[in-house]
Amino acid sequence: MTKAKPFLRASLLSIVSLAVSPALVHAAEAITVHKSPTCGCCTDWVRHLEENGFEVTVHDTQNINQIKVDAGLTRELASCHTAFVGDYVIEGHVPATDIHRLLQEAPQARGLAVPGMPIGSPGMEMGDRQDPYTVLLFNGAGQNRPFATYP
Ligand SMILES: [Cu+2]
Repeated sequence: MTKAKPFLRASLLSIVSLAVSPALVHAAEAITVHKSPTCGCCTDWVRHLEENGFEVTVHDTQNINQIKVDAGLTRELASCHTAFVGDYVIEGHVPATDIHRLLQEAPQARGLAVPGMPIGSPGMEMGDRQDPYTVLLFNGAGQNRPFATYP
């Protein structure tokens, strides 16, 4: 992580500025989700977004991998669906609260990713099972760092 200094510094600055700004009220945020037409957990994640203040536009595609490549996602970050909100990329089953926080803090980054499909993440509920997972903040230089950890 020694190469990541400018990235981390930008993130720290945004955390500091957030601390002095008043609490923000969430307006309905527009987000576009790309997924394969048969992806059930993607649809469940879309519902999770809608229940948490997002205005979701869904694009079904047979070529989701090309969208990931164009979005600058590396293989290690990849999950099922790829979404775009503001200037950010959201990959996989990222909780809505983390997307709201990303938009509030507005760090210099490409976006957030939950690689793979951890059980217990939004859209991946299976009873009481809750696998630990980390939401990663990633940039365009192949770097990432933890943004939030669950449970
Ligand atoms: Cu999924």
